[in-house]
Parts: sequence; structure tokens; C-alpha cells
Amino acid sequence: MVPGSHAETAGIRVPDFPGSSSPGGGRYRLRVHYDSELRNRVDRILDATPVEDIHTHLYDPSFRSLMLWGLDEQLVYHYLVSEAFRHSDQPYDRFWSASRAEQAEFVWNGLFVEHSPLSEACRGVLTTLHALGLDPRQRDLRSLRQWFANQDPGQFTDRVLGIANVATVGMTNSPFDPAERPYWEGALARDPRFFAALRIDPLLMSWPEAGLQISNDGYGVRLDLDSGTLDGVRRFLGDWTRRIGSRYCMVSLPPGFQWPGNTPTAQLITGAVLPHCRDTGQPFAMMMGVKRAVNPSLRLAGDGMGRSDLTALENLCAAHPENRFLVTCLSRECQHELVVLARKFRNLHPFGCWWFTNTDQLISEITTLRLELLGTSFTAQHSDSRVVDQLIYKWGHSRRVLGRCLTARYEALRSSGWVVSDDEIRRDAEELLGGAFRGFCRS
Ligand code: HDL
Ligand code: ZN
Repeated sequence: MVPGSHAETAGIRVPDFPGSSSPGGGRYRLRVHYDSELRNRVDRILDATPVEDIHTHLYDPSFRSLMLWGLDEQLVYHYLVSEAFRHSDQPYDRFWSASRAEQAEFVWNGLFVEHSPLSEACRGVLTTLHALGLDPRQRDLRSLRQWFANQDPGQFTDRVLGIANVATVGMTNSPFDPAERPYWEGALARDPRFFAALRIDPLLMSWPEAGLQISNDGYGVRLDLDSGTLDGVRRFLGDWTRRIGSRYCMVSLPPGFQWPGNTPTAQLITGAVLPHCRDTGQPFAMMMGVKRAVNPSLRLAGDGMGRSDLTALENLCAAHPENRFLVTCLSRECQHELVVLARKFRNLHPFGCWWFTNTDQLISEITTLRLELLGTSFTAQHSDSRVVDQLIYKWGHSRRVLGRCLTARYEALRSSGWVVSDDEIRRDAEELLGGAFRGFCRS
């Protein structure tokens, strides 16, 4: 029994086998202590470990109108919109033509007043309000809104980053987004806590339309993907990488993505994106398994998922050992295969519990899978936040699940005679919450 712990001992009886050596001879008994003292140490260290949030849809405050924050924005988060429609026969268009405040009330009434807010995204709103010192039990949206109305966006952002202990935020920056592009063409007083990531879905998923835009930008690309066009795309990627100071480039891919292949997606990856990443020394991030617009009436909330064929990933990692791949999968069924591929290819770095896998149960399952097969050579989570406030709950919830998973591994180590120090727990936490990513990016 570890001194000072309130451990129940759950012995796992191990059948005697010849040659099993154990203290004092006789039956070797694997004894796993469940120890709240260790769990408290792990949680305390995780809370004190600043996070590098490597993928979000947040913008630094200098992007003004693009930065989303506040209760109404939390409530109209697309995760909650799709959940709210499950309790309503209201025509979709009536919701989309309503004001932000009316949309927020629709969600609030449907998911928080008329039903218990049991989902992860619902609980997230409550965790965030609670951490900000607000009490939602009055069910009084008006008074809650009044509090947010009195906040300054910049100070609010500082407060949220402090509560969530998030040191850096990876943005999603698309040169194909007409709302964002003007900010990059003007003068920006960047917030150093927010780093850029070049998002290239239109390039890879909507050729030749994207080719037309790149051609209009003066890169001399043609619609067929000959060497001149691929060189023009590389120059486009290089110029935007320098312009925004991007740390990696990213794409989300449908379940049917194949590589190698003669699709524009496969040809552009081979002939432009991977050479660009080698030129810049940057990883290529692939988010695999999204089915866009499964229900178009739900707009951003209408995307679905499917199981990806990770043979494409295996082929990419094997054919391009000099490229590095950051990968997350949307399908629960892909997680084990992704981890096994990461054991085979050191140029593959799994990250996060993306979107529909971002639930306590699946974060726990995926994180345990990764710890038990990869140690700490992965990035445990990214928040995918769209509203600044969400950093509080996305990281609060994920730290607790990570704490549970890590504690279980340390308890298993102790039962095998290995006791970790606080410094070692701190080192592991730093790796899992951004250090492994920085090492993988060589940055
Ligand atoms: O493609 C992506 O980056 C996804 O994260 C989508 O933006 C999705 O809408 C989302 O926000 N998931 O969390
Ligand atoms: Zn995202």
C-alpha cells in the first residue's frame, strides 16, 4: 500500500507460471492501486501545464469581426444547432433567417430549458459559464447576456486564455476565404499567442475552381495539372506561407481519399503540396474522414463523417519519408489503425480527438489506445474551438480525461515497480500538450 494514499487495491490474479519470479517467491500478484493522491498530482500538473492548441478556428483580436466570443456565439455553435434541431420541426430556413439572438434563444430553450443539457457541447457551455463565475441555474438568458455585453473583447480573450491555460492558439487561415483574405492584404498587428496555419481545402478538393482563383492571382496556372501548373501552385503556397507565417498547411479529406491516384487531389499533393512542405520543412496536416454537407439545410452543422481507408496514409508515409504528416481521423473505427501506422512511421504524428470523437468516452478510449501503443509521441488534443470562450471547456474537459488516462498508466507502472516523479509527470504532460508537436515540427 502506498503510504498516505486512499487506495483500494484491485488485485488482478495472475495464474502461476513456471519461472515467475516475485518478491518472497510464491504466487506473483499484479496489484494495481487506485490512488486518489496520484490522480490529484497528475491533475494539478496538467492544470499547470500551458497548452499549445494546434488547431482551432479562432482568430486573434486583430481580425476584429472574425473573432467570435460571447454567450450567443457559444449557443449558435454548429454542434449545438444540429442538436437543437433534433427537438424541433421548425423549418431550417426560418432559423437561418432569424437574428443571432433569436437563434441563440432557439438553442437555449431547446437544449437547456426544455431538455437536460447532457451532450458534451451543452455541458461545455455550462462549464464555461461556471468558470467565468456565472450561474446558469436561473435559466435567465437575458441576465447572462448582460454580463457578456459588459466585457471588452481583448480583455475577455486574455481572461479566457488564462483560465484555460492556453499559451498558443493555432488558427485556420484560408487564402480562399473572401472574409479573411483582406486582413492579410492589409496591415495586421498580430497577437503572438495566435499562430497561422495555411488551410488549403479548396485547392485540393475543388480543382479547377481553385486553379482559376490562383491564376487570377497571377500564378500562371492552367487547369490541367502539368508541371508548369504544379510549379505555380508551389509558388502560391510558398508566398502565402511567408505572408501569414504559417507553421503547417492543412486539409480535411473525405473518407474516399486515395493516394496514389490520378485525382486532382492526389496529383496536387504529390506535385505541389509535399514538395512545398519539404522546401519549407513544414508538416502536412490531414484531417481524414469528413463528409461535407450530408444535410445541406444545416449549413456548417450539416457535415458528417465516414471511415477513411488509411492505406492512402500508409502509402504517403512510406513513399515520402522526408515529409512529416500530422493526422487526425474523424471515425472512431480508424483510431487503432492510425496508431499502429504511427508505430510504423516516425514521420506520422497523430493528434487530437477531432469533432465527433471529442466526447469524454471517445477521448478516453483514443488517449488510452495512444498511450499504450505510442507512449507520449503524439499530441493528445486540439480544441477546434470556433468561439474564444470554448477554450475554457474544451481544455477543462480534456485535461480531466487525460488525467484519468495518464493516472491509470502510472498506476500500472507502479504495479510493475516503476514510480514516476512529479518532474517526469510534468515532462509527459508538456509533451502531450504541445511539446511533441513542437518537436515534430522542429519548431
Ligand atoms: O474541417 C475542420 O477543420 C473541422 O474542424 C470543421 O471546421 C468542423 O466544422 C468543426 O468545427 N469541427 O470541430
Ligand atoms: Zn477544425
